[in-house]
Amino acid sequence: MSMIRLIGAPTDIGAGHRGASMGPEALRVAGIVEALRDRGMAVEDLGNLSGPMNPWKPPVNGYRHLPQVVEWNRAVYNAVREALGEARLPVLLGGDHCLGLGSIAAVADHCRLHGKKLLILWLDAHADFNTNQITPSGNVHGMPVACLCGIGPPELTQIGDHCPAIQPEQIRQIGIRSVDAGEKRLVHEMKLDIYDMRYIDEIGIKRAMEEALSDLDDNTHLHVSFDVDFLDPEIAPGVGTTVPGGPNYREAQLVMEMIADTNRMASLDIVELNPAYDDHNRTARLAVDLVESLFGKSTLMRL
Ligand code: B3U
Ligand code: MN
Ligand code: MN
Repeated sequence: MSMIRLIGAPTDIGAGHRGASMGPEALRVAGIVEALRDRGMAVEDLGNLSGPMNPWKPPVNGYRHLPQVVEWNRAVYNAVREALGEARLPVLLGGDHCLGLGSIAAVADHCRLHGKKLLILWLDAHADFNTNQITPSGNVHGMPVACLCGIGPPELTQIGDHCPAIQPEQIRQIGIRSVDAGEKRLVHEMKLDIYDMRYIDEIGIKRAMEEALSDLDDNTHLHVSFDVDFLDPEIAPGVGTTVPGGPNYREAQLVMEMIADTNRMASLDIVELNPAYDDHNRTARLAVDLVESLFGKSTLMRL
């Protein structure tokens, strides 16, 4: 396993609530470095990237804070690209989910350069597939997947070397339960592979994950984009946009353990943690616990 590089991106520039900017520090306070080191991993923490303040302005042309979103994503793109180039496993500590754009664009360019197949697991309550025409909010954290697939403003769709950065069939979305009306139509048109909560409730998390991970091979780079609002709000209140009916603790653990079992995860985003809504850093501690499972901690008794 390559050395893990933590990259903090303290911003809520794409969100509808302030506070995800405190996410990186909350994860550190919850012991993310120590937890990974205890698992035997080498970890370097490069501290936080810097970028523009949140001006907290209304949308312009259907986007809130587009220039600032672009700046933050450029910084994330460069940092993730550099980490991968130095054979590090980048862990982006968000920050809101608009940063998934820069992170995944960097991973996609790296994979192209090295002939790797890229598969993205998007763990989220939301599909994040809005455009400026259909968004109910103008918040860019609701748009990164569309931008990655080439639907969005050129400043965002061309963050990396290629546009579109990815094809819709490279992404699997898990835990989805809140999709806006126009977004739903677009997601269907683009044939996104979505494992929504209804489907998970019907077939169970184990089978859903088996399906989502079914075309991994030895040459696959697996990227996990973990929006903390994926989790049920009962266990994870510390996010800006809670949506009831998410995976419980045991389901979430199994998701992480099944990802770890593939041995293919080569980059990770942890986003949307919002300490302003948390209860004594409980959600940050849960996120760290789940990240330990992502890196191979298991409750399994079998040897
Ligand atoms: N779909 C809504 C809400 C939303 C998306 N992502 C989050 N919230 N975290 C929107 O504003 O685009
Ligand atoms: Mn999201
Ligand atoms: Mn979300």
